[in-house]
Amino acid sequence: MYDDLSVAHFMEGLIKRNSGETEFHQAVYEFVADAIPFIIEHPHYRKAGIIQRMTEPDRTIIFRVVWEDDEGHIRVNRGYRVQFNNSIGPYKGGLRFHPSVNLSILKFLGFEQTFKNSLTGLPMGAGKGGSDFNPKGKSDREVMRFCQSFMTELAFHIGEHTDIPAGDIGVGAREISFLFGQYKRLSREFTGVLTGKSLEFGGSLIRTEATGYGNAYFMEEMLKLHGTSISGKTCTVSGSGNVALYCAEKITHLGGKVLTLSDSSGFIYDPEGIDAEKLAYVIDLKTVQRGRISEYAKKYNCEYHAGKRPWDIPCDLAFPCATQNELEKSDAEQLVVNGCQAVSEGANMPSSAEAIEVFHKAKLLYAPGKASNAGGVAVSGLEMTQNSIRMSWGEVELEERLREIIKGIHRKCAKHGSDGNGYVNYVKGANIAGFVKVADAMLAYGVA
Ligand code: NDP
Ligand code: 2IT
Repeated sequence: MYDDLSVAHFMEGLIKRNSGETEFHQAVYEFVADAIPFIIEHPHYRKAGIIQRMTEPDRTIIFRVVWEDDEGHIRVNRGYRVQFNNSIGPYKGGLRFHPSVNLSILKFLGFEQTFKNSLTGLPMGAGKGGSDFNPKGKSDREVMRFCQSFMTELAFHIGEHTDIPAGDIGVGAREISFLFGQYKRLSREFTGVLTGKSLEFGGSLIRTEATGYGNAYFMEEMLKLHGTSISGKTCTVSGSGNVALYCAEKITHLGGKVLTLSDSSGFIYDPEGIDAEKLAYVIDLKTVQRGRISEYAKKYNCEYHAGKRPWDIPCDLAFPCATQNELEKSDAEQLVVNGCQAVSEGANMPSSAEAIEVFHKAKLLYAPGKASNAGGVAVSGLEMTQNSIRMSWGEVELEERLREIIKGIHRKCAKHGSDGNGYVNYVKGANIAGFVKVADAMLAYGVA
């Protein structure tokens, strides 16, 4: 199996072994397209079968989650935890609650988490989990009963030195609180088994903001290398969840103008810019009232495009922050035609493989989520450290640490992704820099 190590041959085998898992195929392809040429030049990785081992999760746990809705009906969902790789630290990664959740999506997320967590420089392995449960339209009590049932099984598989879950789509402060409360009851211990906790019970300052802030900082680093900055630039942002909202906030802090936000129903276009006051309204609309982004258009009298994504709106910079494959080839072409200079991903794998090809061909600066959205898990790592030493750091110190970690990731990407003519392929940089640390740890452990 090691004689023909072409990308095509490797992918053929992977697709056969993981049939129908299209998102997982896509994430692995995006990685091996860079990693295979690299290991051909470094044959000790090839001989040890590192890529074959890295693309197979350590284990996958799938379980039934039964709960009772407010009408007394019995509901059944499927729960998952994919423990992908713990070579450089305990499994670490979010939980997603969304009706689209399946094994393919969680394997793609767990796989990418391996390289993202490695890039942060913190000792974190990779995992991802969640459920096809849809929190939308459910009462707080229904969400609580679901979370308690989900954790009743998940608790067997996690622990502060084993696997530390956090939030992702559909899992925010409310869900983490219910999950943590149930773990605490079951284990009769107060340990930092989840991150993204509220400040009253072991959470970290800046964790809520970290992914979005980190994404804006990553963009700032890319632009700095090319002698410019976010200040004065027009920006399109997709999504209006945790990542999008704090990415928008940091863009405005850095002097950029945010023109758009979206949700799964459509997007709003505010040519005046979404300033701090308007953003405070959206944060309340989305996190407290759990409303739709269309309400922003009514309140501020701007355009709302139902069923559409924001990539047709001319901008200098684009920040996809909603979900996977939300930016396709034609969107990428439109961004290039409109003169967009750079794209930094807050979401995981929001750009399709064809869209990435368009960006690279046009020499547009393009940061893949595994590098540019690592700020969230990085501050999760800092939350774990604070829990272990039973201390809480201040906001200024944490934001400084976040900024330094993002700068470090940018440096690693630039080192491994530079083409020697001033262009950085950030996908290649992130893949190779993320790979080496995990691969060297795996080599050190021998055949396992
Ligand atoms: P949230 O649940 O807070 O928000 C998700 C946003 O994306 C909402 O606006 C939602 O709209 C929209 N969205 C979700 N699914 C779709 C879809 N299928 N089509 C169109 N829009 C969609 O999640 P987060 O902000 O936490 O996560 C966003 C992305 O960032 C994900 O890719 C996640 O994996 C990634 N990420 C998150 C991190 C974190 O710390 N939270 C860290 C690193 C990456 P609607 O409300 O209508 O569903
Ligand atoms: O995709 C991600 O990096 C996250 N959802 C955050 C994971 C974490 O453990 O904070």
